[in-house]
Amino acid sequence: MATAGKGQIFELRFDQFDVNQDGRIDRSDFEQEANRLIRAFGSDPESPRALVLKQSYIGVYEYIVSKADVKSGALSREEFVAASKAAITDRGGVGFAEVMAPYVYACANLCDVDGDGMISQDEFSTWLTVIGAPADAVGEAYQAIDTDKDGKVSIDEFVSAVRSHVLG
Ligand SMILES: [Ca+2]
Ligand SMILES: [Ca+2]
Repeated sequence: MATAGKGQIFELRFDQFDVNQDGRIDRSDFEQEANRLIRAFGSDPESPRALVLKQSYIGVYEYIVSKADVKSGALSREEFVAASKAAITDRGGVGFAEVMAPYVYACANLCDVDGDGMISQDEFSTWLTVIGAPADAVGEAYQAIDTDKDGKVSIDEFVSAVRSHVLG
């Protein structure tokens, strides 16, 4: 994964969430992305890992909204980017740990379908595709985040990679 400049990652994320391109995102956009991931990995929507994922998406949304000056509950692009920076990147590691870590671990657990603590390249590719990230160089990205070079991406390697990507 390429390193995005601070703020740019949230611009991209906005485009990914705003599927109907009306320029606003709300709680349902977060819920729908969680549901797309659950479907893509063939998880039972009522399974613990699916429920934890859905809850983690809502948690991120509520945290970001709490940093936004909004009345309607839907966020414009500017509001989403500013609130995400305030909630996450402006606070560095603390912001990531508080706001995003539960969500990223929930993603990792969903991706690790067989529960062996490792995320395969196919699983990583599926995750990237669903969240709308460019998946054209998945093999290179997968090797890059396999920091101990054992040929597999562990859950901790996955979380570290997302952390680096978000914090820049
Ligand atoms: Ca696995
Ligand atoms: Ca590894």
